[in-house]
Amino acid sequence: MKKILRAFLSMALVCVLLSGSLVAFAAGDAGIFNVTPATGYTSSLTYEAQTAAGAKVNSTSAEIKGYTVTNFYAKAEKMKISVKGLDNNAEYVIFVQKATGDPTAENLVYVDQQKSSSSGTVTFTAFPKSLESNVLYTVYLSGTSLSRAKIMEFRYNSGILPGDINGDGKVNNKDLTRLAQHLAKKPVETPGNTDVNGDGKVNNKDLTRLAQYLAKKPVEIF
Ligand SMILES: [Ca+2]
Ligand SMILES: [Ca+2]
Repeated sequence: MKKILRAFLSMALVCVLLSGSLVAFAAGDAGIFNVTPATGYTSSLTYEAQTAAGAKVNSTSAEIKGYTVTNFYAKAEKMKISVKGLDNNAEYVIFVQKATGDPTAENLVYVDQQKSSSSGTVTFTAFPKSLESNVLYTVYLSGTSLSRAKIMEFRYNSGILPGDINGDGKVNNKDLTRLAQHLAKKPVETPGNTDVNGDGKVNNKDLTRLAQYLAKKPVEIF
């Protein structure tokens, strides 16, 4: 699955390169957005969003869940991060995790160790093992004289519409059917997010939420 995704993203990158850099990205494109250096790191941290293949991605604007975001990095899956003003020639560890707080096996998506330069700059290229929509990712840095400092946060958009369980680009009764089949343990594919109500579990509550959404009730779906 991951290989196929990577291959698709590489093809998509070629399309982007061929069509020029100032492309207006519509809703439904995957990418990283809301990249924000943490308080205290706005002047010492620099970053570059990259595709899985390592190509630099420039920011553009995109519609995500009805909101316009101006710092959207389409197809980005990696983040090259540099922090200056640190100890010279010292070891630093970077953590990328879901939400804030202590790293756990469940919330940790990337960890790496690098040595800072002789002028006190450390550079990491974070490539999270997985990124999900509607999750706040936080980046922490630790060193001998630096105790776990939050240095950055960002969000990710998977490119699949909330409620589009079968991944055909539309949200309709077919998705309700597919989710019901999935809950009944039928062997069906569910490329969309099956946790429709966003509570971290997949069960009948998600079926109810999707049904309410399709009936135009004022409910939020993820
Ligand atoms: Ca669908
Ligand atoms: Ca759920």
